[in-house]
Amino acid sequence: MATATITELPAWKALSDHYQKIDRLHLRELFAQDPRRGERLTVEAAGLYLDYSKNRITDETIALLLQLAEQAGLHARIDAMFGGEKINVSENRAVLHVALRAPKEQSILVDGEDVVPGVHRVLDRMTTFSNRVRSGAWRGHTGKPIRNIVNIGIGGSDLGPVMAYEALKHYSDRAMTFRFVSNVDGTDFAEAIRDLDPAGTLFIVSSKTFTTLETMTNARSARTWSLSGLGGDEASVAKHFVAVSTNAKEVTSFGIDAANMFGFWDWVGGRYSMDSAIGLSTMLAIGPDNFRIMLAGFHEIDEHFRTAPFERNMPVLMGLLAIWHNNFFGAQTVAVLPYEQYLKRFPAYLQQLTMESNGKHVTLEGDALGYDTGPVYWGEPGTNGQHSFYQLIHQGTRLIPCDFIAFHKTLNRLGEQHDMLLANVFAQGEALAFGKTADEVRAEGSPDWLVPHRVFEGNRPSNTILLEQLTPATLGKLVALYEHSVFTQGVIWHIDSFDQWGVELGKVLAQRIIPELTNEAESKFCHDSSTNALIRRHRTFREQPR
Ligand code: G6Q
Repeated sequence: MATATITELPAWKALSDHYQKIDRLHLRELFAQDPRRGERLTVEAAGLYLDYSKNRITDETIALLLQLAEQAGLHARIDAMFGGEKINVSENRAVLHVALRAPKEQSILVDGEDVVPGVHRVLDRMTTFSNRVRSGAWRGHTGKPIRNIVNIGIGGSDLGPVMAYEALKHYSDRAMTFRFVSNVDGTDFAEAIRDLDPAGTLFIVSSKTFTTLETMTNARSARTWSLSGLGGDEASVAKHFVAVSTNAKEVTSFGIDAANMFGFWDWVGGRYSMDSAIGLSTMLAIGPDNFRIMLAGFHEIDEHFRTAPFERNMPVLMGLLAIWHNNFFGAQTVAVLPYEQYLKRFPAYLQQLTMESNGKHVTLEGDALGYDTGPVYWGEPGTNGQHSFYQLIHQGTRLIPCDFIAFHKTLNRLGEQHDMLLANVFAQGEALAFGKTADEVRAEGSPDWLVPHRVFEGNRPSNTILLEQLTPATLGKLVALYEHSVFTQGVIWHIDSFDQWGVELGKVLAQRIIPELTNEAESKFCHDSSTNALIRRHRTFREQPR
């Protein structure tokens, strides 16, 4: 698309008119009119099944949304991403997380250089290292095998690794302990190491830039803790610290041997990096073979996204439905509700993927937008959410589209519990769509005064994503599905989904205040009166004895 705003595209205008017609249509009518709707409005790809029939759409809606994708130039943008073009315009970078899971024989050029061999070289080094640690061949400074892994990182260098570790715990080596430290709050580090033996503990310092305040501070605390537990011998650092970074210079100056550094590249965004060397903790937990199976899962969806016609393209359809809810129904949030306990960190992971990518206020050319971009993502694993915030989704005044995610087979069969779990997820989608009318409530014997309280208006949209079982491959597929749905939305909104200037701001702001809190002498503070007063108050309290 040229620089014309998306709201001027014929398909956008047609969708606005169409919205006026369909806004009052109830899902009850839509399902009654078409008995096969629940089978028709579905798509299956790479073992994933998406039922999108419970959205407030007709065939015309889908046709118009597909036209919107065409008119916004989605085909060309997909080709540009997979072709290594510098589509991250504000940072002048290619966006090639898809290269991280490309098979050896594929070639992807950036500035004339094929990046795939480099990806496989790093994977091979990670494999050798992981095998040595897992087998006990890699010994700590005192000769003890490493049994505890602590990943130190934040944002994209933390959320993916934690989520993947939790998601794939079933496949992990249970003789090893995995901890993740991210917050600059010293409690995070203190609690992570309190029961660990330094002689059997390896730290992975994960930071693309190797300059992030939180990570470098925690890494220094880890170094002090490790050294003091190992008799202060600097030579021990080489056995207990490895780094994952793009910044070899900073890694070496921190004291980590470059031989113990696993690299990646500036074309991997932090929130798209769990399948790069940033996933070293994942590989250590589940083993190199499972890690490669996960990458193959990612790749299957990459290929589906790149080649499937849009009307059968799962990430494209999900992305377009997200636009429909966001820009036409004015929905401000999306709830992601995995009915799988191992995916408990998946909503937190998705928050970064979606909101850091599409929380943008200007177009690719830097012009102010006249429409909303990324909604707020949030969620909890089912069924827990049902006993708290689902009330608002069912009967509140806001429209909250939901993504339900469930697996046919459990990894922990306990009597009929898994069928109960699935019964819950199906029942929630059904209740949200169809609700309960006043007549139905009355027929149940409710007195008149209670009827309004017990009515569910329904007509609340949801997607249901079903997979066979949670495995390394299905996790890869699920993450890639959302990555490409986010990409689709960003293309339609004509924004840069791959920069994060809001995060960069946070990285510098605190630096200015740190010395003002800790300097002995009270200098003149030059902030606003509120910030100045907060600084003074903290200085007073921090100096008082406990
Ligand atoms: C992700 C962001 C951000 C980043 C962290 C950590 O896309 O860029 O979350 O991952 O700020 O950065 P480092 O890996 O450089 O420490």
